[in-house]
Amino acid sequence: FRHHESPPITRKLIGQRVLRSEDVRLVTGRGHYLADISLPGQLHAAFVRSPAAHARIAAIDLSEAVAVPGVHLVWTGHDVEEFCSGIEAQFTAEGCELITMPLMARDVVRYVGEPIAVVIADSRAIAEDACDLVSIDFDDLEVVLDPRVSIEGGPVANGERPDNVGLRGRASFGDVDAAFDTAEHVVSALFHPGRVSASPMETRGCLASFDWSTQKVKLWTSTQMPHYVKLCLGLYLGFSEARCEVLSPDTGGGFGQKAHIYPEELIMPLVSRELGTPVKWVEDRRENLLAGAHAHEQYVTISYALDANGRISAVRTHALVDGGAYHAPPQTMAVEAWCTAAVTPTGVYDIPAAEYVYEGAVTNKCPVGAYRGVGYMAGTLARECLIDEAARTLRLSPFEIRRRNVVRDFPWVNPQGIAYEEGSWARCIDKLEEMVDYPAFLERQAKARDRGVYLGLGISVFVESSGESTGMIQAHGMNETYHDTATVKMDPTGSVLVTTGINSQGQGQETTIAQIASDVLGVPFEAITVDAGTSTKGAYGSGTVGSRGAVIAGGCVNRAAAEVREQLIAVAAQMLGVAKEDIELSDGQVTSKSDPEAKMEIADVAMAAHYDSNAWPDGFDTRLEATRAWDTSRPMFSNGGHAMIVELDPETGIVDVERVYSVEDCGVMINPMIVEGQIRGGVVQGIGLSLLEQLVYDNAGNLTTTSFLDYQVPTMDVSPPFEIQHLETPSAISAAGIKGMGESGLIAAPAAVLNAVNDALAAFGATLHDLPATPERVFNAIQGISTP
Ligand code: MCN
Ligand code: SMO
Repeated sequence: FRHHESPPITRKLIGQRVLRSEDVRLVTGRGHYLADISLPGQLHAAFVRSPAAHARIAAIDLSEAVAVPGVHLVWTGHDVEEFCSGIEAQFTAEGCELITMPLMARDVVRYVGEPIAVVIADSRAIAEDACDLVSIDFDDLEVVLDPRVSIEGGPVANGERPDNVGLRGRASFGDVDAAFDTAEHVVSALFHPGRVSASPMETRGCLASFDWSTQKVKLWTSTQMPHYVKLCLGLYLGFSEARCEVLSPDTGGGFGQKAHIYPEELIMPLVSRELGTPVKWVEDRRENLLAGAHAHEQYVTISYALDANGRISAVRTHALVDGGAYHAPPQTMAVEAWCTAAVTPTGVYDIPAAEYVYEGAVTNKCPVGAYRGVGYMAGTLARECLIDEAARTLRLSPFEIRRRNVVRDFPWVNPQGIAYEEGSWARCIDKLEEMVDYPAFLERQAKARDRGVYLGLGISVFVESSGESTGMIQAHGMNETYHDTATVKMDPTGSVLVTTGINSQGQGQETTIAQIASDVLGVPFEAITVDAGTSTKGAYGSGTVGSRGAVIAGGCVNRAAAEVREQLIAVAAQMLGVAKEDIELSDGQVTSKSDPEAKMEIADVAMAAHYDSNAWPDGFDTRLEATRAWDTSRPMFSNGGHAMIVELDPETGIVDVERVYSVEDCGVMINPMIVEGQIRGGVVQGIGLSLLEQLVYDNAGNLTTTSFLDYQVPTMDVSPPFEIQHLETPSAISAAGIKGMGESGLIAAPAAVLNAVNDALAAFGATLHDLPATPERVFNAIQGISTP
């Protein structure tokens, strides 16, 4: 297991607020996104998408569409079936049932927006016009939209799962029944985070180019997982993987929605091969809201058994996700309900017994996939909002009840047997209390109420597995792997090219990865170029998911750069005639510990390593290059918390977030400025889904929120001021002690928002359990009316 080792790093740039090097092009409009890429002779695709939620396709007539001038090809599900019978998604969570998703619907459509046919034409406009001329007769089938009805055996949503069960499992650890039987208090509630879209600023899209003369495929796609997409071109379409190249250009956000393989990404290479020309598909916002993976919709019932002092002795969780008509491959609907039930219920609390059930209902809606903090958001919401209800029942402060339950001794093993090696869990609670100045807030809240102003304070604390790795996923009982490589190569002039398996959707890894490489190699930041997002150069990777970029790519780069460093040192020692142990590399210079006069530029060593045979030690491979893998042997966890102050207007039900306080402990930070940007972005997304965003289906299964006029994303006007503080509990296993954090803002913000809303609503004796807490819901809650 040598690939679990992390060579030590002398930190110089790690920890610095280095300005993001990618921003030079991104903020001056010189970024290159998918839609910016054009190839000579390219054609354009548009999809005919199902207007029906569940129906049999009785007949399709393509003749009018095919006859439109400028149309080159129209294919249906049956046409692509001969190349690919569908995408299978299965997660090794117990009880996750296989469902095959056809590239396009064949005889039955199962959700509004499902692709039925593709038109390839000279322009997108022509292709769209031709789509309108495809005429289809549907025989309606019974529709099931409510997962609670579906899972009880309601109308069948997808004939492949006649019981509507996409996922079902349960487990129990410790004596849960005894804890509940002897409890002084039992609190329970049902939380319902609504259906949302990650809605990245840049929609999905891809451009395929098949070259018949070389049988090579090149696919540019806006994805978080270029290597996985390439694997799928081989697995599902039978292309020679070695002749496939998948490139992820600059990406305007992915947030988990682009961590899937989509039918469109497999159809474009097929039509490009068929027509012998490049073909491009750029999704519009309506398609993105209809058919880009949806997120979150769950019903989470959670109960705590507590003693008279507010100590929790057991937790029971039942998580039901509305999975939609198929699993979103490769993650499946398990990432929501399984993760919520099996991974999040104990959180930072020392709860000795836990029992859970997770279920995924198949419904006639768009499949639910990953969205930043997938599974963790709903679980953290349930856990952190229920503990506030327990605090109200026991008349304890929200800080005090958390302090009475928080784990203080590490390593701590939760009831499921997962070991947490370190953390600043208790300090985080104290820190938040200090930051909000709780006694002062209570006074301000009371005074405001006298003036008819309703303030609320909500807190939530979290622990999240970060740095998704083989060690992490297998500790949670999955038989899956997540691993990467990185390649570090120093040129003769001393410039360095780092290729990593991860790619950026905006996180800033071009900067942070260069910070790590710079410290390991002792060369200036400017000497390093980071190339991420291509599937054929050097590195391999499992994707920019699960807050793994810093930990995993960082770990790979550290190992590969350390190897190049050894190669450099060997050459430098030969050139200076000193022992290898004597050599130091720093600031672009080689120095000798024993002889202050012996000095060289690292660039001179690089030149000699390539072109001066006198400099080569015995047996030297003439190269300064290494590819190394890195993976963790066990899980690693980051932690933190948020406190929010909201003002609630009882006349309109509008909630305004006045201020956010965040504490983050992601171990050693590579770049605190980037970490803070990640917190702000994640928290604002969390505010969005807590107060504004919801995808709404009508009773027939039509999505009624298909533009940003109906689907309200948060903008600057709802972004509150932030106060952020860092704690730093390094990981013992990662490079430099780094832990991941890219999802933390979204994981815990919604719980803080809902707790704050409920704190304000307490004045009216009302409580909300559903997200988003829209003005309508808040207003109705005050009036004592429930909102469907
Ligand atoms: N970082 C750091 N020090 C640490 C930890 C992280 O400086 N101790 C930096 C990293 O180097 C990286 C950023 O913070 O620049 C996030 O790092 P990490 O937690 O490793 O997350 P990933 O790089 O793996 O990014 C994925 C994560 C996920 S899973 C989602 S979803 C999400 C998120 O990042 N999607 C995003 N943040 C996003 N931010 C933007 N702008 N766009 C997305 O699509
Ligand atoms: S939802 Mo992030 O892509 O793990």
